[in-house]
Order: sequence, then structure tokens, then C-alpha cells
Amino acid sequence: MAHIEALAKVVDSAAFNAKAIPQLAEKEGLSLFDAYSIQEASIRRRIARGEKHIGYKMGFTSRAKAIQMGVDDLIYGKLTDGMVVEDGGFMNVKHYVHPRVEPELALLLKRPLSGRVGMVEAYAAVEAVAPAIEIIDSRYENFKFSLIDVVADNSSSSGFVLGNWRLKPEDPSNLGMILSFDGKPVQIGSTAAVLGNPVRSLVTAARMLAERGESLEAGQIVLTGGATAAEALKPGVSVAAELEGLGRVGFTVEAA
Ligand code: OOG
Ligand code: MG
Repeated sequence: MAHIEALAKVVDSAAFNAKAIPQLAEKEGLSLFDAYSIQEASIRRRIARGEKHIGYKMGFTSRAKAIQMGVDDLIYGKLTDGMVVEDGGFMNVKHYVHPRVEPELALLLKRPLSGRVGMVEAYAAVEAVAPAIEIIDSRYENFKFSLIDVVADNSSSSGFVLGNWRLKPEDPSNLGMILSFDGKPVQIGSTAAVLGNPVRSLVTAARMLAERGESLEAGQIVLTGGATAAEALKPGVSVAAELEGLGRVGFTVEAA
């Protein structure tokens, strides 16, 4: 247990100080179960600093992401209010190690979801949807990790930007998305790339969380996963994501 707390401090401090660390899993002999325990302990440290747990993010739900990172098991991480970057706002790369962005569909829950749920039940629990940009930032050197490493590092959760919540479309399974830097498209995809339908990401979240004795609650946000490969941020760039029928969301990286 002490081991878990000590390693949670290592990943949390790396995030807090924006300083890269070597990978942990092999050296420390960690299991995937240990990694989620480290993730939970690192979130308890954020909560002790005054942050609030407000939702979850799913990872490696698209082939594009799995191929880019060389990891293809589904993972989740926890989101806190301290990770929010305002739509239309600014961020500074100096608070991050090597941040990247990816376009995602965000879901807001109006009902709890727990354990094995079907697609229809899962989507019925969704209050609203929004275009989102996830800012991922691995704390590991060179953005390289194993599955166990990335889970221990809260699945690279670092920041996220939400556009306006919209009425959910009848079918969210094939909405076009464009990520652009300074108005030029850098990634183009579709929500179809996310497990064939991003609602499946929600179904998976409910199932995976149940394995840890947790469930999704009303009012929580779920980021369903990057539909395209992630793009590295550079100082001064304006980032936007547009989702078909849902509008756009964006922010600017401060000049160095
Ligand atoms: C891990 C997080 C993956 C996604 O949307 O697939 C993720 C990473 O790529 O660093 O957020
Ligand atoms: Mg993501």
C-alpha cells in the first residue's frame, strides 16, 4: 500500500511540476490492478489540494490512437475541475511536459450507469453532448509508455476544453470532426472511429468502472476518446475542433 501511495506521489508531482519521469511499470513490477490503484491515489492527492472529480475519459477507443501510441487495450482516467481549460481561453505549454490535443465527443450524464448496460440504456442516460478537445500530456519521458504505465499516470489526463452542451443527436455514431491549428485542418475523422459508435465508449466505461467498484453518476462528464491521432501543441497556436452538427470548441496556446 505504501508502495502505491509513493508511486502516486511520483506521477502526481511529475504532473504538478511539469517534469518528465522514467517509466515505472517494469522497474516496480506493477500489475494493471496496481496501476489503477496508483491512478486513484493520485486523484486523492488532487482532491486534497481542492480539486473535484467531475468525470472520466476513455482512452485507445480508436485505431488511430492505438496505432499512434502502440497500446491497444481500452483504458480510462479520471477528470477533475482543475483540468478544465475554458472554451475560447488560453493555456501555457510551460505547465505541461509535452502536451498534445485530440478531438473528442463529450457526454454529460443525467442518470447513473453501472456495470453491464446496453447501448440504448447508455445513450438514454445522456443529458447532452458537446464538442471537446482533450489535452493529453504523458508524464513519461518522450511520451513513451506501456499500458500499465499510462494507466498509473491517469491515462495522460491533463486538460480538456468543452464546447457548449447541445441536445443529443438521435444517432451520434458518424459525426465528422476536424481538428485545426490556426484555421488549417491537421486531423480529420469521425465519431465512427470511436469503437464504431462513441456510445460504446460509455458502455465500456460503465463496465470497466464496475470492476473497480465504481459507477458513473448523474452530472458527470465522459470524454469518449480521440477519434484521430493526437497533435503536439506549439506556443502561439490557435486550436479548434469542429463536430458535425455540434459546433466548435477552441483555445489558444500562449506564445512562449
Ligand atoms: C493516452 C490517452 C489516450 C485517447 O483519447 O485515446 C486517450 C495517451 O495517448 O497518452 O486519451
Ligand atoms: Mg483522449
